[in-house]
Amino acid sequence: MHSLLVTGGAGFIGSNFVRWVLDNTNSTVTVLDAMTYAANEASLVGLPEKRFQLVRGSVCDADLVDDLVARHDAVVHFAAESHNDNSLDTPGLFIKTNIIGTFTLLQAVRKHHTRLHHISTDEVYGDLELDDPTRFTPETRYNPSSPYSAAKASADLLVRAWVRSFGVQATISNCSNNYGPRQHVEKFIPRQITEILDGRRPKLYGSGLNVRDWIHVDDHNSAVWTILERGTIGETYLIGADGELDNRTVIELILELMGQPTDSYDHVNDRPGHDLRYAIDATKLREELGWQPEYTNFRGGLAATIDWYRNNESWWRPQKEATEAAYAAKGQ
Ligand code: NAD
Ligand code: TDX
Repeated sequence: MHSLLVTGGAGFIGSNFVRWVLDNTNSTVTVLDAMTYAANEASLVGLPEKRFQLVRGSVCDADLVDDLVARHDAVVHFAAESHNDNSLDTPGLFIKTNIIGTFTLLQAVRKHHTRLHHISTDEVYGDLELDDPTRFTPETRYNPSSPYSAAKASADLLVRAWVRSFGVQATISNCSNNYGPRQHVEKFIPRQITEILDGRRPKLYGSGLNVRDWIHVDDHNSAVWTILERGTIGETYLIGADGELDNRTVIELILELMGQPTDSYDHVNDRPGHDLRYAIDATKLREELGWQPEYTNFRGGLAATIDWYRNNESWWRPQKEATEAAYAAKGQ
């Protein structure tokens, strides 16, 4: 890959991907990002000018997307509205960005015969019971629960149809919950860390028995690069690192690592339709493409993430007050 177009590259995973690519490969990177509330330009400061540029614009802008796709070797499509809670309040925005944005990109890569990797989520498969011995595989039936996951599922199906009907050169990955630096403070782990840093108590939705399958963002991104280089066109790869933990355990671990009593958190209103459990079986990615995660110790990765938020208050502070005001209005 000589020149990459990265949509949504000013967000959490995209900005870490851009840094990963610039550090680990010779590719140049253009980010296309609408710079919504979820973007943070500070995530992209200090990148080498000769190999990196930021274009402000929407993946729904067909002319802009066509022009950019024509000038790059491959596209990695991260851009999306990504927060489940927001999708319950403003579903239309999720339909537009996640579905129409992906359609717009597909039409451009189809026209220019450009390689596409589409980033998706394990949430397209719905949720599992706590005691279900099975995990999600590429064969699991789509069964999304929220407007967010339904819109991501729709986008995945468009990609599959464009591969089959028009010969688009695309791959798809569905990843589990990411953690690491530069994640917006609306999300679970950064919210709790920054609440504690601000002298307040973490907020657990409902019972807190819900299970998420955590993976470090750099492991997600090394997997994406592996698929870009060695993945088979038309295939779907599930990305996960065997990191299942319930939310209560994660909050208690954050409290312990930050030197607080492990019971000093509050139960707040649950998320309507809250998925119970996600779990990824990444055998295909590991065995067919030889990928392995590096961050196999969640406690260590979480401690480093806590340090990052402690040391980078100027990065998250501008978003914190408005985020908490919106949660407070919903009793969360
Ligand atoms: P994020 O919300 O942090 O970042 C999304 C980025 O997309 C932002 O920079 C935003 O400005 C940009 N964007 C939004 N609308 C746009 C538009 N119309 N045009 C161009 N850019 C636009 O999200 P994230 O957590 O980094 O997630 C990135 C991708 O990974 C998403 O597709 C998400 O579904 C997927 N994913 C996320 C996770 C996770 O745990 N966060 C797990 C699996 C998959
Ligand atoms: O304050 C909170 N308290 C709480 O208990 C918040 C913000 C969340 N939660 C719970 C809800 C979930 O069970 O923590 C869990 C994780 O919540 P989020 O960070 O909102 O993530 P989730 O809904 O699991 O979705 C994430 O992973 C899959 C990303 O936001 C998606 O973009 C990705 O597709």
